[in-house]
Amino acid sequence: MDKIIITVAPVGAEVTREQNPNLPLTPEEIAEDVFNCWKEGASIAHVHGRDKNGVATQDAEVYRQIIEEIKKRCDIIVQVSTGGAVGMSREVRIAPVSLKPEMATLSTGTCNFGRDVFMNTQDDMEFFATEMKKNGVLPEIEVFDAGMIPNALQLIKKEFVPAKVNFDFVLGVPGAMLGSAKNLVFLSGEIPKNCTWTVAGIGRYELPLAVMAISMGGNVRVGFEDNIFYSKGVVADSNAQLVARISRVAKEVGREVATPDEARKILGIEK
Ligand code: KMH
Ligand code: ZN
Repeated sequence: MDKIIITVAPVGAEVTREQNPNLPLTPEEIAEDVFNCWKEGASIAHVHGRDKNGVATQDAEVYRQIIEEIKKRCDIIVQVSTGGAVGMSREVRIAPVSLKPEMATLSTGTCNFGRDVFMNTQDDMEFFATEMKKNGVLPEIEVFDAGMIPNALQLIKKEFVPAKVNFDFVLGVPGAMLGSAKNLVFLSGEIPKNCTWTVAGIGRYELPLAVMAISMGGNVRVGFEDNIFYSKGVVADSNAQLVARISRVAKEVGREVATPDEARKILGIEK
C-alpha cells in the first residue's frame, strides 16, 4: 500500500464558531491551524475563505492571504475550494483558481445539500475543469453521489481532466450518499485503477470511514468542514487533534503517513 495522504479541511463554508469555538476564520488563524495539522501529518490543506464577518467568500484576495500565510509556515499542498457555498455562481466559485494553487476541488455533479441544492451542471464542470487546466491546477474530484463518478470518467475521456486524479468520496451529506461501509467499498471499486481516492465522512461517519480507508489503502480527509466533534457530544479542540488521531491509527496498522513531497509524488504534482 502507498503511504497514506491525510487531508485537513479546517474551515469549510458552513460551520460556525457557535458550533465549534475553535474554528479558524481569518487567514492567519487558518494558516496557523494548517501548520499545526501539518506537524501532525497532514499533507494537503483543503481551504475555504471567510470574510471579516466569518461568512464564506471565494474572494481571491482572501485566498491569496491564506495561501501566503500557509506557505510562510510549511510546505503542505494547498487545495482551494471551487465548491464555495451553495448558491454561489460559477464565476464567483472559480476565483481562487486564478492564484494557481497546486490543487482545487472539482465536484462532478449536482446533489441535495441539506435543504439546499449543490449545483454543478455539465457546463459548470467543463468550465471549472477548463479553468484549472489553463492555470496548471490539479483537480481533485469531489464525489457526493454515485452518478458523479461516471460524470468524472466522461471528463477524463474528453481530456478536460487528467487521466490520473484523486477522487474524494464525501459521504454522509444530508440529501446525498450515506456514509456506509457498503458505499465506500462500492465507490472505491468504480474508479480507474491508476487513480487514487480519499474518504471524507461527514459528522459521525468521519472516523469509521477513515479507519476503513486506512485498511483499504485509501486516503483520509478530516477537519471541521466535515465534522466538529472528537467523540460523541465532545467538540474537538482543534483540527490538529483530528489529524493526529488518523496518523496514530494509520501507523498502528502499518501505514506510514506521506509527507507533502511524498503526496506530490503519489498525486503526480510537480513542485
Ligand atoms: N460547501 C459545499 C457546498 C468544495 O469545497 O469543493 C461544497 C464544498 C465542496 O465544500
Ligand atoms: Zn470544501
